[in-house]
Amino acid sequence: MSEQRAFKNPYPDYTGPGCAQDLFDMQGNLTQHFASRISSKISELLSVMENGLKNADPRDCTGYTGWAGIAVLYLHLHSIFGEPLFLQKALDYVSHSLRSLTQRWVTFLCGDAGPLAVAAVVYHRLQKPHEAEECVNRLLHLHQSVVQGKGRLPDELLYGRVGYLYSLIFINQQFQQEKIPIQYIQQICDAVLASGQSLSQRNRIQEQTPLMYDWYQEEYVGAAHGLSGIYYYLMQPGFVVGEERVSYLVKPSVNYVCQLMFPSGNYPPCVGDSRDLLVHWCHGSPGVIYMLIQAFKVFGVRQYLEDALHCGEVIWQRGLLKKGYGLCHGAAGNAYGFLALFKITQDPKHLYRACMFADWCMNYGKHGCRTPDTPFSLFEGMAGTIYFLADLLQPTRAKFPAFEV
Ligand code: GSH
Repeated sequence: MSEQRAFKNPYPDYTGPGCAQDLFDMQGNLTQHFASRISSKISELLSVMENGLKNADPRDCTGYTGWAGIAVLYLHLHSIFGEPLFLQKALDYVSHSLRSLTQRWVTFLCGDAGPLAVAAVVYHRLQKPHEAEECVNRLLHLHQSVVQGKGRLPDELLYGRVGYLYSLIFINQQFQQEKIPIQYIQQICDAVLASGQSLSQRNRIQEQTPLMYDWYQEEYVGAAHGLSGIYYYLMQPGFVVGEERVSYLVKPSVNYVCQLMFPSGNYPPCVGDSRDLLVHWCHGSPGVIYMLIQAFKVFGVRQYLEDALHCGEVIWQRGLLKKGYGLCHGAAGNAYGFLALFKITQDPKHLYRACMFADWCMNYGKHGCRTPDTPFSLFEGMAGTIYFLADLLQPTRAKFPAFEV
């Protein structure tokens, strides 16, 4: 079955430092040769993307498929290369995005918080404090309705509370200060906890898991819509007030996700789904891995790291996704799982595997993969691949965009 979803992995696996010597040194710094190959590919793909964006939906403001996502890419390129033109591009794209906000959704990736947060950071870097402040105020204006959950707001990353939460984290990280007081973050986490406890009670599954979340009546497991994406945030230090609540609410709920693991080491898209088919960041081990690594960091239980390493094996063995080279359900998104493992273990095998997936991405369009609906966007298309390639230039600092803290 999985063969329909992915091409067989054509790359030999890591066998020792010798096989990576053309790629990086013992400290994980890329060789000049490999880094310049990546940089020139980035330039080439950027011009293809710019051309392709001429046909993109002018009214899609979002980070996921629209203009804010392109601004996120340019902001990232500006951080890495320090080129002022990239910041100007970020400004142009985020300004475009702000002209067509959804007025409906509140998250970083699919709603209005993303464009506002990105604009605040762009203005901050351009040293325009008044404009930056206005965007932060507009972002915080949404806070109360997110806490209260007006309109039956879900909790997941793409449309729900933690998707709004990410915008606040993004601001604080990018401003390099607690621009948004931690209490704002804690209030959202409180609301997320209350919502999860309430569904667990309603479904009478408190004994199995004190928290439960759904989205359109499905109990999703993956990073994009599901439990593992939500628990990743609830385990961030200081986000949930009271360590005991993390121990008696979040930890057993994480364990509930752990026991959903298929014999292969992959995870189902939804609770009760027995099809071991999807190995994407959005559904499956490439997204669940972040929850497992965070659980290992917080609780120090070795089994979480073992399960995360298992996720890495699944990603490597299932091969290269036919859906494309993107972040959400493509090769670049899956490669971030290797980078997460490299960061926690410092084992060069994982960096090597990320480099092999990058090699696949650098042959963009040559394998007969499906063309995404938004071929140049951040989460489905080429912008996400470029983002990943740029992150690989500094692997110890790489973070899955719009998700990793
Ligand atoms: N619109 C997307 C694109 O063009 O890239 C395709 C939709 C897609 O792949 N969705 C993901 C998925 O796993 C979830 S975000 N779909 C279910 C499947 O592949 O069976």
